[in-house]
Amino acid sequence: MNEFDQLQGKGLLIHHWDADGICSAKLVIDKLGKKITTNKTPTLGNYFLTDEELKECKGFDFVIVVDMSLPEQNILHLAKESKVLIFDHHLGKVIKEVFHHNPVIKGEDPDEYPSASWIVNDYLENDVNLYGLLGIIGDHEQKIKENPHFSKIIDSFCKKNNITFDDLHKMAYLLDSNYKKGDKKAVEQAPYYLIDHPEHKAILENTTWNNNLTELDEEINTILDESINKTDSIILKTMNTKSNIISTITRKLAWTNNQDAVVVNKGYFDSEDQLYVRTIDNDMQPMIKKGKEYGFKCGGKKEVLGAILPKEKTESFVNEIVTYLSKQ
Ligand SMILES: [Mn+2]
Repeated sequence: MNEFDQLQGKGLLIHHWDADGICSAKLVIDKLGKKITTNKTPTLGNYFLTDEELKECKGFDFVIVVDMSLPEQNILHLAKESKVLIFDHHLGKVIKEVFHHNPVIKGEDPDEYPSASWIVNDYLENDVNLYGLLGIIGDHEQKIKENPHFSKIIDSFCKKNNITFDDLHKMAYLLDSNYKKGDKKAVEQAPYYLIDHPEHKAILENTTWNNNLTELDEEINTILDESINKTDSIILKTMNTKSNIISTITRKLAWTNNQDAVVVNKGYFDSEDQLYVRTIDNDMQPMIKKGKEYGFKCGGKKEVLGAILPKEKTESFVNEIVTYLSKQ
């Protein structure tokens, strides 16, 4: 008996746009079937719901949010007329007014809960499966190999199913290609594609997603070839792109150089900048807290900070982050 068994009526499912969000959504829909009448991801790049989106969330008996730490205000707004359930692993505070299942903010070790898909799958008491794992690989890529517990689970899954880690990695990239290309509709259709095409070959051979990947790889490599700024321990990069690839660029810069990376994209929004920070072994939590105090749209996990900043505030916040990282 769990919370899902008690849900009645029509449900809305809100999920993150990345592989973890899509896989978590797939697992929820598997469990609830037609009770989920609508699934939606926020405007790509926004970690919150706009007033207009909140209006579209009306008229449901329940709302399930997976792999997204929406602002408390958004959640309380939804909770006024629907039962709300959250399954997540991002940092934030517990929202007591709703069912909020996030072991990480309740003090559990994030290494034990590396993705929302794992948390959902575990909550549903499913066996280890492709979708539970793809969310992990989407969020952590090769880094998950440094996690002995999950590395073992992934290895044995691969052996049993006759696939490789690289296959799983590619599948996560294919799912992620939809949001990176800015295709919100495709993100929202993806959980149903996974449901209708249960074999892993169907993911690896999806033509649209493969074409996306080819185009994205080209753009990402061009950007990575451009100049970067470096201090002794930090990589700084400014770019200008309409693709949603800031987290990918930041990961690649941080991991290939084994240094903290701070990336600003001036080209995604008209009047705001995207900021993304990934640290190798610092803790971004104090800066996430600061960003929120300044009133920025800001969130993340221990190792990453993502924010959307009014253009005139970007420089000073970036400087503050660089100072913070340099002092550690
Ligand atoms: Mn996630």
